Amino acid sequence: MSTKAKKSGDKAGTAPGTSGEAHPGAGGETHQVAGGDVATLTTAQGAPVADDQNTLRYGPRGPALMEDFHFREKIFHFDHERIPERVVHARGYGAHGYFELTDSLQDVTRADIFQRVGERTPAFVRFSTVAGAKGSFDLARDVRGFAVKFYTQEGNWDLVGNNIPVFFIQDAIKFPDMVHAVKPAPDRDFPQAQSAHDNFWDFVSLTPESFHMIMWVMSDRAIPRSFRFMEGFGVHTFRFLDARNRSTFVKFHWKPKMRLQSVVWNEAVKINGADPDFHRRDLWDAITSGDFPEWELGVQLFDDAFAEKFAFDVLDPTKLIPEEEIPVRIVGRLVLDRVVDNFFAETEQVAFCTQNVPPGIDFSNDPLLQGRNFSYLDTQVKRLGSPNFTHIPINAPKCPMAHFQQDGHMAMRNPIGRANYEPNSWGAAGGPREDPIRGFRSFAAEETGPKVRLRPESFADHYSQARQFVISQTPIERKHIGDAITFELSKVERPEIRARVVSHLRHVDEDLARTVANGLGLKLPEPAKAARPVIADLPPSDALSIVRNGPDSFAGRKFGILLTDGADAALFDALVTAAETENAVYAIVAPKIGGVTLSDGRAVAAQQKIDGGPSVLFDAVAVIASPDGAALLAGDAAARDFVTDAFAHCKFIGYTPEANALFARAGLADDLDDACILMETADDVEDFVASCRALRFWDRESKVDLDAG
Ligand code: HDD
Repeated sequence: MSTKAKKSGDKAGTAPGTSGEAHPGAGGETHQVAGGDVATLTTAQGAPVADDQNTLRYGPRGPALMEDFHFREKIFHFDHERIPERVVHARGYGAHGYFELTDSLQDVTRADIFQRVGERTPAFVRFSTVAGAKGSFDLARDVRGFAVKFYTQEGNWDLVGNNIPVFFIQDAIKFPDMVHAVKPAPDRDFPQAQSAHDNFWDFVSLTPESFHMIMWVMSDRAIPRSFRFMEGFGVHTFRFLDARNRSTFVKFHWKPKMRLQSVVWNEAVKINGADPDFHRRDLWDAITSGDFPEWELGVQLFDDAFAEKFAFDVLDPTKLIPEEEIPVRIVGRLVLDRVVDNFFAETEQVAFCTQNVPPGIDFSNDPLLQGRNFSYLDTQVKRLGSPNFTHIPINAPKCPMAHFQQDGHMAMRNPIGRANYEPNSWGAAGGPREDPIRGFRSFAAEETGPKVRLRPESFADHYSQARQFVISQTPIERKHIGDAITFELSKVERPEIRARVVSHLRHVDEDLARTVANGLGLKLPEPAKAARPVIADLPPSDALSIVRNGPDSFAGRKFGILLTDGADAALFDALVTAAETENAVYAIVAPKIGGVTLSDGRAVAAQQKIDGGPSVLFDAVAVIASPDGAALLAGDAAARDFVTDAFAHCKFIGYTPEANALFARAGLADDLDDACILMETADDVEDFVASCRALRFWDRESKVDLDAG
């Protein structure tokens, strides 16, 4: 790209009508003007612009002129840049990719996307948090949205799911209440992006159906390490319809190729300060480095007979179907291989609607899903300003479309020709016609019954699956659930709300109720009045634990390597090689961003200065220091935090002997354990990297956490 420096006083930079002595405004020596392969700046109307530095005015010091259409157009457009953020899921991040079918579902659905093995369908995915504003931080304790738009050959299919397979409420009419309760209080507009406050727990404690979801949200599922390491769920029961319109019930699952991983709460809090964009940066980095995130799509298929005999109602969105009862059949994979070109145009303007289903996929009577089918379309009009939001490229189907919808704000395409109505007698020129064979047909469900506002009795057991979730966790995960509820309720000011929550926990798990009551300094309250007695203990399900579904390699994870000048070059090289062999990534953290000079004289650039690259940003850390370097680190608070945090978060720590000086000053010298691995040879380095596959050394938590004692 050619650049032409523009000198102060050049004609293009001076105020019109002056001799050229006036100051040119912004730009100065480095100001670039059009020419070569640099495009000419124009107005939105296409008129070339000569001066983008100065408003048109009367003399260099005179008043601005209304006539300055370039100025007015520029400011007018700027003033209108913002659109309303999403009422929920405001903070999100999207990427492009494709879905590839690996197992045909022709036997159960006519949906075009599920017919031909090996065929790829373009897709766009947006991950999100629910409660926080658009500018909030990524590591809030929250549900993560997992919304997928498939551009199928028979219309867009939006699978608008979460990383949790159940929901807080059973009926969409309660959604505004639930969202109001979790969002900042209306009088003070805080707290932001969190559920640890009175309103949320007040609502929850008065809404026992939410307790199953509460167990998930209080687990480490709500603080995922990366979008890449979390599951996704369609939540509701949907229907597949075959060519003869016969129905099979289906629940959708996304399983991450890199398996599950979360962070710990203290780490999440610190990540939010160190890098509020942690998740979006992680996704961006993975895709741009060619390490494409991938999920398998699985389906749980079942018929009416199963629905009849299942212990819960398959229409109840607060219940899941354990994988042990209906196995998840893997039918395809989703690969994200392209970041967006423009955040606003794609991620912000993408409009997911649960009602977008192609022929072969249909809804069930789940009352939450039925309500969602109204809400999403409605909200897009508010957000994007026109019913023509489907004309925006990210929302437009990639298959042929033809219909008689026309006009409205920002219409990009209208029906061509004279006829814009149907039926008409214009023959082929009269436009598109319905196709009873190819077209979407709803399942011909037979519905009868009185018109009522009633919750079915079959939705009334609110605790059994909550309990099943808790007893399916490993001990450390159960501890984290207890810690999280205690933390959240400790932020609740009204004691009666705390007690009411614990009164429900007594139906979920007595141990958990006691732990939380104890943590709050609360006398164990009487159990809440249950709508329906708890079903006898359900068996634990391994699929519900993160730790039991963790990875068996460190691939896709990140080392933080704290280096100093004079650090052992051979050990550093061994670590880099081992990390690369593992398909892991690493970042070098150093006292100065300019990097360090290794023991063999090689210069290595740093990606982070020590106080900008705390260990919470990494999955495992290593300290490779010279004696002088270690002494320097020992005197630096950020370096001491680097190791104490890694230790407190149960991470694996590799270190060279010199680092002992740092550990001593950090107060860790007597506590080093089996996950603190001394690296004196290349073999030690390999052992360290191999150990990191376990991700965390949970045995340590009892030593670093008072509550664990
Ligand atoms: Fe919702 C957004 C997921 C219940 C109303 N929802 C939204 C997004 C996700 C979900 C992932 C963000 C989409 C994006 O990235 O643009 N929502 C869910 C799941 C639910 C659920 C999994 C329960 C199973 N939602 C739900 C109910 C209602 C809504 C019951 C209303 C009756 N949701 C909305 C909304 C949003 C939305 C207001 C806000 C922005 C948008 O739709 O596009 O319409």
